[in-house]
Amino acid sequence: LFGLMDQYLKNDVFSIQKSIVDHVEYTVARSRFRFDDFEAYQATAHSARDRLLESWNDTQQFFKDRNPKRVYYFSMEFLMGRSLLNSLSNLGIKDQYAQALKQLGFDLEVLAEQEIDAALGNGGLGRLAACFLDSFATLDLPAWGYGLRYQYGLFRQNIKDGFQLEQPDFWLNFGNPWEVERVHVSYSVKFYGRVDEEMRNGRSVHKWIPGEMVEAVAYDNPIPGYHTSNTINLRLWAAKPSGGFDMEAFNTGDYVNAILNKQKAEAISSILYPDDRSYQGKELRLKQQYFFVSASLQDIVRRYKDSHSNFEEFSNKVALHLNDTHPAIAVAELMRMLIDEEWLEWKEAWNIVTRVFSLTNHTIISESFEKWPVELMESLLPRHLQIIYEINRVFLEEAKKKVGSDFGRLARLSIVEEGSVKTIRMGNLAIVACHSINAVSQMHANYIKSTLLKDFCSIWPHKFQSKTNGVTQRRWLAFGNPALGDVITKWLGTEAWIKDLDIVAGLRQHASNPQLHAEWNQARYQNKMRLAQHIYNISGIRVSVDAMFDAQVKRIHEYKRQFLNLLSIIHRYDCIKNMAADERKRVVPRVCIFGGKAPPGYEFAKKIVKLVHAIGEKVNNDPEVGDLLKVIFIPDYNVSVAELIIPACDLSQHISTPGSEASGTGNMKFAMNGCLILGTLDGSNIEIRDEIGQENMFTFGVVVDDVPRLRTEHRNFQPPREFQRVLGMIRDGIFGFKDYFNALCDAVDGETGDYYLLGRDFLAYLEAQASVDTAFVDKEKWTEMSILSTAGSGKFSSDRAIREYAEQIWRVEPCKRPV
Ligand code: 26V
Repeated sequence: LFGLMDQYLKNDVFSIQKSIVDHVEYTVARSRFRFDDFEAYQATAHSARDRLLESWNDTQQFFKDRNPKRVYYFSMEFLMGRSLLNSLSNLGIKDQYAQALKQLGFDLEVLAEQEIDAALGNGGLGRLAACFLDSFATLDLPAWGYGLRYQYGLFRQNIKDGFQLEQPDFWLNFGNPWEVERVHVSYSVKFYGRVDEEMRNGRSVHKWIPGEMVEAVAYDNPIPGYHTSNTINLRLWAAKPSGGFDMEAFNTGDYVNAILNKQKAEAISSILYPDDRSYQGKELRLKQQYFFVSASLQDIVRRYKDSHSNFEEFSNKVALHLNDTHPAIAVAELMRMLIDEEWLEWKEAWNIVTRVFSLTNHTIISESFEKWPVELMESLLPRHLQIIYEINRVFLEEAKKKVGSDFGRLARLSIVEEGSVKTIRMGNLAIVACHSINAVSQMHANYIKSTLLKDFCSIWPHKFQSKTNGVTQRRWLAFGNPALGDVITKWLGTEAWIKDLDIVAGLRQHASNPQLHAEWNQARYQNKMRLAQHIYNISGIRVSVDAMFDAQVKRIHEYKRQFLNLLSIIHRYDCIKNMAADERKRVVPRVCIFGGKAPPGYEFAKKIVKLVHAIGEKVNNDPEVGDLLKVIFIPDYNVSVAELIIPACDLSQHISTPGSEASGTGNMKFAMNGCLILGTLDGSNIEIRDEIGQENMFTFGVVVDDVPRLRTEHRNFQPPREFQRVLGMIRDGIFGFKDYFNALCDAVDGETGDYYLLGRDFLAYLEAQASVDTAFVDKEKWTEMSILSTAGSGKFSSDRAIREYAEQIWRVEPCKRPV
């Protein structure tokens, strides 16, 4: 037995080959002499998974033995993307796998394309969670992610005649080799029912008699760190019918319906809500939230109790982080567990709760804070409603001492909102309970402190922090853009930047070196070729790789102003059409790339998708325009499409109206890859400018402090003639679909008053675009700016962000497993 105990898997090429071929035969159940790319991918993934599990098991055992303070990251979304190359690269065995497969007649890069993205998130918030997991593991932090194992991820975007069609993303269809089902790790989660109150030993005791029970079953997803032997866990919960049966239904002989009803339990973890604008008060969403929070807390408390006999140490051993207010019901749930199940006094329990929870806020607008009708809460979670009322009572009492009888203010602070429909404000509940609430960029912090969270900030200024977002340079640069990564390593003389991105600042000293320029452009050229090929495959359109690749890829929202970009493209088209032939020679050729999903119920955003196609149809087929302008929509934007686009672009646009993008993280990924930024002074653009220098990016437009005033002054504002002309072209049907786009035009020049200030910013934007063109013509200058963009992006690593969270919010320390 002892001989078996240290039999680790070997990572030489032959052992890897053997493991892949064995998986072909015993896991995929194909002949080892005949298997296709997909089967080879499956077998390779299983072989990699074996190695992950070894590291996972040892890391968990090590954490258990050391018993450090742990952090648990609660998130409704984890937008992971593909795992194969990321896992192999993090484990440091990619080259061996590539070689092993080559000898078997397969190409690792081709197999990697077979993997379906894990798209369990909408956009920024979910992808941030995924980058954070990568940093947790790489920094050896004793951390776990907790979330939901949706059966349907974010919808797939199909395009038919230029319109978006949503298709379900049943991503588990062919199995998921990266997860491990833990049938023995499961918890019952209760819903509905009533609360009985009785006196026991002079203390009133509450008993929740549930009306429905659902089982939560754990699925573990190993997350390896880079160049470390630590592998952490992302535990996702799936809903299964519970073992208990509704005996009444059975006794009345309704056997079939009793079972069918149970089956409905699975709906809880079946779909990810695809609209990240505002919540709709749907019962299923609250059920999802409570379901994953309850299972996670049961799991965490059980783990804690394995090594502790009381709760005195709980807040020294556990940090719970809420990724936005979506898991905020956890506050009431932990109170309920401590009081009703662990018999703690209210004060003791509250003391613990307020020491363990922290929160990140990811939005600007108050409407995005979830509120649940009291009636719904009372029916679904009756005991939690009682607890929330009590939290609120105690809190308002304390608040009164600070604000006196300013009832307006107290009403705004209250967790309970009175009105025609009485609601529970989950944001307020979270803020009251959390010891730390953080914004996601400096600007966001200033903004919410003076608006959204002003009332709270005045009573508890010490609670509010700013933690600027970051992204993992491993997925987004080292592995996603190996050509450029190699150049960076060569010129820095070290690979250390993959773990410490600040080191890229060392490129500054070579920024004007012609040899570096040549290698830099060579790498970027390869990436452009790859993207041009993809564009050809999806659209049949050939784009010139000498043209400037200009991308705006992100979820489609009014505030992100894809429409502003489109209006300037129309302006460009109009100018080209009205030029003399010799003037056209001076036009800088551009490929304008769009990508992004419109929330399914958001008419405005869906019309934007159609407008991109309509403009593309006209412009791309205009022989007078040729290579000078192409407009491309890349369908089904997701993590793996992003990995293709980001390394290949010269320019990327982040042009939200100031005061509307909390941070943005796409801008960081592009900047890291040497892509220049055209942006407004919004969110993290401002910090990017501070790091890489105003002279190395293109900024324009109104400043945030002027926005409220400009909005009220819209009646005195006459939009520029260029703006009116391009809107007229759309209205006149130059791009077809006359009238269909009127709603878009009305939103920026109608009675409602151009809320996002496109008209105000239009001329400044055109000027910025003109300076982009001028800069692009000077190849040397452009390349230098590109190098300096990468060199200035050290701060935007998620490693920096997570280190700040660990030190300043969670107070957790690395726990590195020895090799
Ligand atoms: C809200 C809702 C509401 C109802 C149903 C589903 C759903 C899902 C997500 C959300 C919140 C989305 C908030 C979000 O993604 N914020 C983005 O967070 C990024 C990471 O911090 C940040 O870079 C972006 O600026 C910010 O928009």
